[in-house]
Amino acid sequence: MLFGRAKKNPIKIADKGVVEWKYTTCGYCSTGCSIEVGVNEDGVAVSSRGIGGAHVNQGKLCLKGIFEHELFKSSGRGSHPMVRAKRFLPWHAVSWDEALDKVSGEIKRIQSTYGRDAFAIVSTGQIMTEEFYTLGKLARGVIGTNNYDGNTTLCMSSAVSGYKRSFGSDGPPGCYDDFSHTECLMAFGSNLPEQHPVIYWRLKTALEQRKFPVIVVDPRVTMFAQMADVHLAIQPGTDVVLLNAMAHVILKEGLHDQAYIDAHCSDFETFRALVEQYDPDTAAPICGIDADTIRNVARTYAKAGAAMSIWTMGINQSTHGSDGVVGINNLNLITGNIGKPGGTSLSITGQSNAMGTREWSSASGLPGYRALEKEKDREEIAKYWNIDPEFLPKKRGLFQTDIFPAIETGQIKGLWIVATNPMTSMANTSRIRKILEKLDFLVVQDAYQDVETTQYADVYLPAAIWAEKEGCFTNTERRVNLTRNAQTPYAESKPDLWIFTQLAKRFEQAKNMKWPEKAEGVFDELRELSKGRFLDYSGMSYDKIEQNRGIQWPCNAETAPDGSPRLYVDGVFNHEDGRAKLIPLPFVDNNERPDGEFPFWLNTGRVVEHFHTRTRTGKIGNLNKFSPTPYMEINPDAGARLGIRHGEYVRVTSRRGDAVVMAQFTQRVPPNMVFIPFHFHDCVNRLTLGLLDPHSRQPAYKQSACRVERIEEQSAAARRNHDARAF
Ligand SMILES: Nc1nc2c(c(=O)[nH]1)N[C@H]1C(S)=C(S)[C@@H](COP(=O)(O)OP(=O)(O)OC[C@H]3O[C@@H](n4cnc5c(=O)[nH]c(N)nc54)[C@H](O)[C@@H]3O)O[C@H]1N2
Ligand SMILES: Nc1nc2c(c(=O)[nH]1)N[C@H]1C(S)=C(S)[C@@H](COP(=O)(O)OP(=O)(O)OC[C@H]3O[C@@H](n4cnc5c(=O)[nH]c(N)nc54)[C@H](O)[C@@H]3O)O[C@H]1N2
Ligand code: SF4
Ligand SMILES: [Mo]
Repeated sequence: MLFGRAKKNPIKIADKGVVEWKYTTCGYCSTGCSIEVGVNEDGVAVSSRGIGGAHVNQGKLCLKGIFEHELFKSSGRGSHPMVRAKRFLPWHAVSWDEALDKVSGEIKRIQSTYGRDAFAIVSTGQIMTEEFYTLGKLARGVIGTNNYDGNTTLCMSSAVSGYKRSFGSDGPPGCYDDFSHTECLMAFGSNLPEQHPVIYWRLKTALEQRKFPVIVVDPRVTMFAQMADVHLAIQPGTDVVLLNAMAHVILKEGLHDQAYIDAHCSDFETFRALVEQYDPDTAAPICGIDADTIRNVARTYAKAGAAMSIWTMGINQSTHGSDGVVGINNLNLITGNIGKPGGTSLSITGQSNAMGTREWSSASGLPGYRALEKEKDREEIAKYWNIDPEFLPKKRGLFQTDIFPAIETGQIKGLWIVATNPMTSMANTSRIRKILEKLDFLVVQDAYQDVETTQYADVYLPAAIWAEKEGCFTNTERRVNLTRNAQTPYAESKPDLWIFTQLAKRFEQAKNMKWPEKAEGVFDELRELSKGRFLDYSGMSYDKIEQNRGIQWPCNAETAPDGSPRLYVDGVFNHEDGRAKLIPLPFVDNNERPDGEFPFWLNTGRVVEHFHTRTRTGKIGNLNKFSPTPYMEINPDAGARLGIRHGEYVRVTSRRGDAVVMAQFTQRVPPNMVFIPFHFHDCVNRLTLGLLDPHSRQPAYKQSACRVERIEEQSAAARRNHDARAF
């Protein structure tokens, strides 16, 4: 039977000639969407689609995932290993042997001249877990530098530190399914609809089935804030004060869960004494939220049968990042909201494999949540790797954000950068430029040769990307997902795993160690090393992961193939006494703040179309066209005061430097704040200060001060930005 539209042209989807769909996982954000990549009869990737039965995304993808197959052949990919005689001279393509001999030779030269720790390694959250583990084995077990860390210090370090302080271990305790059970959700510094669109869709679906209050804490009126029942437009950097005041109200009004605290928490009395000082009337002028609203929100949260908190960079990227995480954990502990359906403290992670690096890379410790500081852990790993336990350092070395200043002071002479682009993503990039120039030797290993950081390198190693290789990513909810190989690597580029194992062969110490060349072989090591532990992979296999569309750890033989949706279900935590710690959080306001000379808060972050430093999304037309120009959100009242019109170019200046951006008038930001996405090179990170959190060493990217001026030469500014765009 024909329906109404029979005579109209039906919607047609172009036939791209797909002959096979390959199971993979999206390589952009930490949501962990299952994607099938369609290849045509020539083996070329021509399409991407969400997988219907997958837990995480149930067929959905955001626009980055939809166009992901286009990145394999996008411009700027590295085709050959490159070396040059001297920095800034022309590059020469060389064989892999020549390039890797050069790298291993320089590492040995620097270490024998200046000591083992004078060579540093900075990695990422964006390669596969098997690659992270192998890099860790090489860095800790062979090269033996203690100055090895990742860009995750810019991203998840505060969450890791906060989880460890509260619960005794890293590991987000909740899952997306908690949206379907919660009776109240509070989101801190997270722009979920743009940055994790598919997690947001899961939340919206849960809300359509069953209404519950949503409270969003963000100084901007984001899309998330607009859909919330309550939006708390907090003063930048003061979430800890709000959290202390909420705890004050909850304890004062007896809304806490005394039985849970007595059974599962320690240090309640010291915590109570501190929050006693944060009554809402004292807190309100500091955090900018009126006292009655604080009381109402605290009551709503505490009275809900199950309540959950999520957070992202608005919390982590702060001088109080780790304390912010602990504050959220405190709130959930005193209300008994950990380890139960709908009750959790769920850090929304960032990069596709920010979790995999925390679990397995050895960057901050040893594989499988083991610590360098623990003798037993060092011995276990040394035995497994067949090295002398004394070769391993007894405490962790410098964080990523301390490695760069140590180059400045001459302590570090050589650097290997894997899959991160600090020339665009770190705070105060003019300082980073001088630091990179100071190095004796820099090697950059990236899928694209045209990343800004490569300009300062002596050797460039072209890496294969995403489904050009095989391996796992762990998502926000501890789900281990698999990417099957769907493409041959571009030109002469090679999987990071191959690069690490080939480099290892050039060191004497590696000769008696095992270096599986296939990702699945490495995965077997992860299973063995995690058996019976908190972080347990032992019940997983590649086939089971593929069949199940991801498995949540811990997963042993008994819980396979479903794994575990939640941690701490029994209320037993990982501190020695088995209890979670309630930690008092005194607040000291130590940020750069707006003043007469620099009257605006400078807030920074992201937009939906772009990923980080645009090495990928900047080259995909259907993404870049939506956001091609460096811009700034500014309130129309502030714009009018400065004589600026919507769409004009302005100069933004901070104590570090200046940048030219287009002014976009919007009520999303208050009159004393501007917001600039960090995706563009030579833009907002020329301005940011990036003070570090004392526990996590994560930079406060979201709290700097700046001034804004109209520029006379509008056409020159437009031309400059046009040139900057064309990488
Ligand atoms: N499209 C896209 N998605 C991404 C990424 C991307 O680059 N593009 N990157 C991924 C990665 S690695 C990450 S880490 C995540 C980041 O995801 P999000 O953290 O959600 O994104 P951001 O835009 O960095 O910042 C979120 C919000 O923090 C708010 N904020 C600023 N200061 C404060 C404060 O003091 N308190 C509070 N409560 N909020 C504040 C900002 O106004 C902003 O709206 O996104 C991931 N997903
Ligand atoms: N002002 C400001 N600055 C920020 C932030 C902010 O909110 N504001 N956010 C911070 C955060 S949370 C993050 S996570 C960082 C991100 O900062 P970066 O890590 O510098 O960002 P990316 O552009 O993702 O860099 C990853 C690089 O890895 C390459 N790559 C991708 N896949 C592969 C692969 O498989 N192998 C290899 N070898 N290379 C690959 C990409 O081409 C890219 O050059 O930025 C931080 N900087
Ligand atoms: S939400 Fe994240 S994981 Fe899912 S398709 Fe978009 S970028 Fe990929
Ligand atoms: Mo991140």
